[in-house]
Amino acid sequence: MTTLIPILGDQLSHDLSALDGADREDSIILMMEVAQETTYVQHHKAKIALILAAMRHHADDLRAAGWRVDYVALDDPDNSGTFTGEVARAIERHDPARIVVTEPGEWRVLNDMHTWADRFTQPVEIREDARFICDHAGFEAWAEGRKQLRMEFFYRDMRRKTGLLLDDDGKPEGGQWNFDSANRKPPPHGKLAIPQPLTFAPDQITCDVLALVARRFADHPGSLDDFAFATCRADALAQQAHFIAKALAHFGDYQDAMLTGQPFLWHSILSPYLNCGLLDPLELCRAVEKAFQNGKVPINAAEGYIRQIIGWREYVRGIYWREGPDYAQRNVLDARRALPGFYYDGATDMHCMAQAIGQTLRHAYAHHIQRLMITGNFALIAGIDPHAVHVWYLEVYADAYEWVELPNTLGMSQFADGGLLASKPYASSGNYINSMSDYCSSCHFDVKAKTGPTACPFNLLYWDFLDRNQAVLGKNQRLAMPYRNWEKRAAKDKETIRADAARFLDSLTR
Ligand code: FAD
Ligand code: DLZ
Ligand code: SF4
Repeated sequence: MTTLIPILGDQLSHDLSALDGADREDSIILMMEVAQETTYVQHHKAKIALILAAMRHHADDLRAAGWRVDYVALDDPDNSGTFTGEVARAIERHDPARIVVTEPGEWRVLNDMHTWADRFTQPVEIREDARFICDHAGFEAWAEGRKQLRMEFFYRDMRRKTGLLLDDDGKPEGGQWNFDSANRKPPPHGKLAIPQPLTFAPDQITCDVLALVARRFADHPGSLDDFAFATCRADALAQQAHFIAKALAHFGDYQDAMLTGQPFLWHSILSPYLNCGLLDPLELCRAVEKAFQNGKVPINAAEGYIRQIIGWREYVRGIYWREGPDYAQRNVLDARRALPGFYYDGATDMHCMAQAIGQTLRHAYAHHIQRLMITGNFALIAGIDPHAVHVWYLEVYADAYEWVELPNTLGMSQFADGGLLASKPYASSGNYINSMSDYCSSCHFDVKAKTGPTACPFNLLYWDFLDRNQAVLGKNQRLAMPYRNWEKRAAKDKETIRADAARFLDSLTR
């Protein structure tokens, strides 16, 4: 009795739920490179290359572990181009008695999978993805009846559930749950050597994929020139160990810092591997905890890092599935402006934007504060359509899958859900960027100038954003102070800011 087990490109884990209880003799694993997944948005070339190369390595690893793998390559002339079409063809080839699959990370694909039971004569079992700490029922139970879904309280529950960084009495290590206040230091400006992530020379499998991607996706954004991702679990584990040994100790301190020409700083660059399944989040957190217990890293680093994984990562996933497929359409600020073309080539005089976008196109990577306070902040205060912003983030980052990208972009960064994730919009003037980076000193614009042709666009747009959105945001208690300051301004000053902001916004479409 053969079982067909489709494994998707972000399910590259040996302990996947679809494999639970499966017999190697009686199972066929189906892996499919399909046109629809590579083009439903214009993914960055390096993102496609990472996923296809990791899929091919994982197929070899599974075969080495004794599984029978049926692998459909993108260039296979009979490739139908969709998951559903490939499952149909595999049924013809193998005549399985049943289909067992792990749920995907996107409503779009889940809805397709739900059609399989009607299309095919075989029974279809869609299993929950067990690679997360909080399952769907657990998140629902936590969220049920709460007025506000605060990440901090969810995170404490996840600490209790995993026991991570708890002492023998079940109390948080270091006497408090959260050390975020210690984690907002400006960049160290040359006082500390900056570690670099490992780079992995492509082997033959990855070289073949790089050639395929260069040929088939030449019109997609981004470059393959700097491709250096790990494409197998062993190399991803090497990057995990390297991060813990070389960068974790200062991760907390400089988590929010930004420096010209330094894309990675003390960040881990592990999200691409966590999200496609090469690394396991709990295994990573236990390794980080061990580094703290062995005195190798301070508590603000270990706690700060673990909070991102068992807190934020799990929390945004819970929100994605709880809010449903129409979450992607929300737009409470009614923002309608088109995404400026420079998001795709980095050609702008705003040095902070050119840096964040430039490294994104080169490495398919930017760290959290660049995503939130540079490219996200700009889109928010310029009034860009949040759906267009969401598509851009889904396209350009190697770690982007809808379950994690959408709540971060639409909710946290664009406030398009009206404050479900963020109690106030992450909007700021140039001051914040100047305090957390060295960007402004090399910029065409003047961060100290509030109006006029050389004024930092973030200064103009910040006040214009508050003004434009007063009807929706004016009652937000956390914005009371900026709104009071705006009200105190002379009418003439307000008019100048509005006119300068309008001129700048007009220039974006020219
Ligand atoms: P580190 O700074 O080393 O952080 C450690 C890990 O914590 C990350 O690898 C990641 O797994 C997790 N993490 C940290 N913050 C978050 C968060 N807010 N949500 C979920 N996980 C988090 N992350 C993605 O994995 N995929 C995305 O598509 C994505 N889109 C984003 C879009 C926007 C607008 C914003 C503001 C954030 C987004 N993030 C996304 C969260 C965060 O920016 C990335 O997880 C992080 O930059 C990945 O780099 P790193 O591995 O070096 O992270
Ligand atoms: C993102 C992606 C890409 C670019 N290509 C493939 C592919 O060819 N085959 C595959 O199985 N998965 C791919 N993926 C990942 C899927 O888009 C992802 O599994 C779904 O979005 C569900 O999370
Ligand atoms: Fe960015 Fe403004 Fe600073 Fe230029 S001056 S780098 S636009 S914040």
